Parts: sequence; structure tokens; C-alpha cells
Amino acid sequence: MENNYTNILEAKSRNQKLVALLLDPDKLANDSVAALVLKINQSPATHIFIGGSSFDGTHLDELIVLLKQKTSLPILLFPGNPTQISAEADGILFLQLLSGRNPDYLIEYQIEAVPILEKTNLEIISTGYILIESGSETAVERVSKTKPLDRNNADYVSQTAKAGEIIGNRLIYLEAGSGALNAVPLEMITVVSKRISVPLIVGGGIRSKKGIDDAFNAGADMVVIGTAFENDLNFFD
Ligand code: 1GP
Repeated sequence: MENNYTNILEAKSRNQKLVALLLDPDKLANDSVAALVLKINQSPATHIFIGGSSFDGTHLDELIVLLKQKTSLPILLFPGNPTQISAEADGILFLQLLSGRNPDYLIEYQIEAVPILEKTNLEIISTGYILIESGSETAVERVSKTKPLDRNNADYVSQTAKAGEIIGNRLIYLEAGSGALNAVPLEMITVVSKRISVPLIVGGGIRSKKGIDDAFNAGADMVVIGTAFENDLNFFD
């Protein structure tokens, strides 16, 4: 099944912007799902991402089954490691941490994931994941033991993104880190979006509707919102 990626490409070609809500299973009890999904269905979200830096995969299947009973939005895994794979989701962002030089996140975890993925029908969407310096250490930095890229060097970041595209990544994700002090700079979004052809996802530290619109206007095709919605279920109202 390749329809999730096709839908993202079609949205990009129509200039229809996409919003993914990131749910961290570590912060989500199964009994709070009903109220949450109600708000998600009323929001402009077009996708649900599920994952976290250190979550160990417990109750992931049940959580996704519960979500699927109450929403028709596509659910894509956004895994921090191979334990966060569930056959119940619609697809998976198969991440390669292009900003870092830790082999675990460049190839080891991907190899480890193969036999798990082979037992599922998940749509696999290879995604070049680029961590951008955002003012303080983020969970991705801590867990992956990698350094983010300089937020003032849009040229190098865009070169990295383009290398990811040439390698074969079908999405590029510019990440400031969950709860980041500073989101990805708008000028950087513009430079990267002009250099690559594949859809561009931007997330981390976006905590206002203006922040979302600014990222879209700068060239993001999809914006990811985690903390802002987690802290306030009325964020989109
Ligand atoms: C993190 O990009 C996402 O991986 C979302 O970040 O929690 O800051 O919205 P926030």
C-alpha cells in the first residue's frame, strides 16, 4: 500500500498544506484517548504521528487500535527506535538521522527494523531527518548522542537535505526537537524547500497558529505539532 505517500505528494502538487499531530505514547494513557480524539477530529490535523525518543513500545498496538476506532486520519509511526513499530499503523517514517554521525541512527537501527517490518504491511516512507540547533539540548540530541546542525548555516543544511534526497529519501524532516526553545528558522525552511523536490516536513517548537502559517509560507509542506497540542487540547480552537 503506497497511498499515504501518494497523498502527501498530491497535496504538495496542489499546494495543500498538511498538519501532523505528534502523539507521544509515553505521555498518553489509553483511557484519555477518547477525549483526545474528539479534539483531533475537530482540528485541522491531516495526519497523526506516533512516537517518542525513549518510549519502549508498551501499549502501542492497543493505543493505535483505539485511535483507529475513532478517527479516519492516517496514522504514521515516527519511531525513536525499532521497538516503536506497530503493525496496526498505516505507515512508518523510516528515519535516517542525516544531521548526526552516530551509526546506530544512520544504518544499525534500520537493519534491526527489517525483520520486524517484514511481518507487517506498513507503508514504508524513507525520511531524511535533520536536527537543527534550537537553543538548548533536546531529547533527540540526548538520546541519539548527536549534535544538531548550525541554525545559521542554511546552505549546509540544504546541502544535507539534498544529499538525503539523492540517496533516496522520499521526505525530508527539519526538526528543532520536541519542545524546542526556537523553531527551525523560516529562512532555512525557504532555502531547503527551494533546493529539494520531495515534500518538506518541519517540526519542533512551533507553538502558535501563526508559527504554523509562517512555516507554511516559508515553504514547509507539512508542519508537526506535539507539545502545543499536548499542553492545550484547545490549541486549534
Ligand atoms: C518533535 O517535531 C516534533 O519531534 C514536534 O515538536 O513537541 O515542539 O511540537 P513539538
